[in-house]
Amino acid sequence: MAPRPTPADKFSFGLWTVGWQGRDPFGDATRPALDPVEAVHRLAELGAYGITFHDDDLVPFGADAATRDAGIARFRKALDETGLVVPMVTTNLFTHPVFADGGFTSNNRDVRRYALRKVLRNIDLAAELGAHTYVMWGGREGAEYDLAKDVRAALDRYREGVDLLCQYVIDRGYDLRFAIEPKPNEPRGDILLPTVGHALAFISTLAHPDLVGLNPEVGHEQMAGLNFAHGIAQALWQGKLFHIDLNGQRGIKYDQDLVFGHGDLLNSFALVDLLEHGGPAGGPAYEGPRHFDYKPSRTEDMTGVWASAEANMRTYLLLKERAAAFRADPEVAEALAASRVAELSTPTLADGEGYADLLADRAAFEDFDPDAAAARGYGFVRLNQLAVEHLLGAR
Ligand SMILES: [Mn+2]
Repeated sequence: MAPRPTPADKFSFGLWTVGWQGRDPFGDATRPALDPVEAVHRLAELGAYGITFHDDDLVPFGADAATRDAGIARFRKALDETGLVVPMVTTNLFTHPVFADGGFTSNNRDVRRYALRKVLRNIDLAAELGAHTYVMWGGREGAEYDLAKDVRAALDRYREGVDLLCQYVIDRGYDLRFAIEPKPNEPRGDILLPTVGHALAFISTLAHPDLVGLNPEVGHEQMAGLNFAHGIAQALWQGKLFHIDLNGQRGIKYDQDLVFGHGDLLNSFALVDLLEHGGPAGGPAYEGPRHFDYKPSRTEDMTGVWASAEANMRTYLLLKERAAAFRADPEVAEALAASRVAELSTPTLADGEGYADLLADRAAFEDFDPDAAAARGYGFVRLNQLAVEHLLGAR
């Protein structure tokens, strides 16, 4: 029996997730368009607390001011009726053909100026709706042909754009931070800022690095063959986990956007354990929205869409429950101790010790027996098996 999601769980969904009609490069839509107002009501009924959107999810690209105002007003009314909040907003700089070579980093300067204007307009809306995070997924910021893109100039333009947006938010007094969402490829052959690590390095060069963090997505890191839980741990370590996109991915292939947990379940278990129990006192290490950026597979009808939305939340709550049981199991505590997991938190040098003391410590080298130390195993497999057994509900 899975626990029922409530707003206290802070689950949020992109309007483009449940609203995805199943159009892919090989096939037409398999489902009708979804009214954003219905999405708000259905998600609220399922126990979600938030909804997020790209500007063009809410109001069609190029709509006139009256249409835009009316679309926003209906959406706001639905939010007021349900109590759903908008924790995050983002900009679509990828669908319209004008962005074929990117927004902030298009070779065409006029396109870059247009892209920045499109973002600035939507930042005002994000602030109006009370969002605290503004995600930047630069899906078209990249290239297929190495000689067609001056990557160093592109990074200069990327930084110029982000610096401008930060200055805007500061000057307007908005309580809004930016979160870069890395992805290695798709739709571009190679996307700039392809992984968590690349994005962290880029952020360190910005004029206002404190205002910019990350929105890592499970599938995006796994498309690059990387360990998502490790990436999240480093983002937390650097104080940069501003938002998170949860979903599922089965290995290095196209971006699947499966339901959370429907890919690497064991890594999802480690991730939820980290988010929920990885804090300094054993509590949550991350307090922000648990945001699902998945796509209901195109095999599903509308009943399947809402079942898949619910599946994301159920899986998360089940993993949270299993992780708590894992942490409370005395045999796990014993296995963790045998594996010396906590010993890694002890600094390698004693308080005040420097290299001179280390050089003088015969026990560290001259009298140290590497063969004896090497002979003792770490017991990591036993610990992992305990995790698997908790995950399977066998303990
Ligand atoms: Mn994705």
